[in-house]
Amino acid sequence: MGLSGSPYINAGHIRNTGIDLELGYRKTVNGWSYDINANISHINNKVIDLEGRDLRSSGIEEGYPIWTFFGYRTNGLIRTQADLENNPQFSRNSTIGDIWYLDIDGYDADGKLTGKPDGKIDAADRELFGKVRPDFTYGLSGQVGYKNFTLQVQLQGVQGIDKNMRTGQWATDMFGGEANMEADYILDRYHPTKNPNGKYPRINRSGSGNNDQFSDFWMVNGSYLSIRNVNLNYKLPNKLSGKVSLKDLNLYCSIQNLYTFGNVYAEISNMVNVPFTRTWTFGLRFSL
Ligand SMILES: [Ca+2]
Repeated sequence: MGLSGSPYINAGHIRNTGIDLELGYRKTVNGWSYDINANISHINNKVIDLEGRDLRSSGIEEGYPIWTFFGYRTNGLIRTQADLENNPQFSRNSTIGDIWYLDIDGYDADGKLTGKPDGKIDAADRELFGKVRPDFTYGLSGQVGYKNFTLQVQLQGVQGIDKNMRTGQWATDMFGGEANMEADYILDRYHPTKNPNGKYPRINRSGSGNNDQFSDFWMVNGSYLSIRNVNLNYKLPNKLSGKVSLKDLNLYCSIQNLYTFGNVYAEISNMVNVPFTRTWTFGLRFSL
């Protein structure tokens, strides 16, 4: 009898610390009523002790948050023949318009990292980078009432986080990649004559492997603030609604996902998914 694969074991120590703050304010003055709640939280996550295990390629290393990004460091795109010839390249078919990977490390004869560039790009040149946890997340829900009107607003945000726009990698493969991608990946791709200053790599008929490595090239600021919901309600005076034999007649307009400031893809985690849709709802609510 045997085990398939390695059994799960308790392999180390991770420390989570954090702070949560919530503030509320409620007041009624001169016919106006306010009810506002705000919250903010910050979580610190750090791998403390791996008991000698090397889990770096999974983004797990002592002193870093768990599942930190792990990949190649880059210097934009290779744009000139000199860039191409004077630097070690990812592969023999690397060419102008591909991502420029940086030579930052190498292996010694025993397969150990030396910490020094070695004139070639290989797995040794990958390292941990980026902010995988946000500085803070926050939210605000508020309600303001005046006479028969009530306005409710809900905000939700994440600040100070890096995101890997993975579809960017696949976007370089015109015919095998993801269906959903930001138009810029196509429109602002490098082209030697039409768009030599393009921000994104040249497009291949099929992925060459040069541009779809996990790297900091595809990292973006993932901060956003979303106006998640806005609801305006008007309650008709009872003497009016009574005329149509209804009680507590309310008219309302509600907008879901009204607007997102910052990175609209961050809130849905990547670009494979379609961003949240904005939904308008107009309604009537009453009792008989
Ligand atoms: Ca190297």
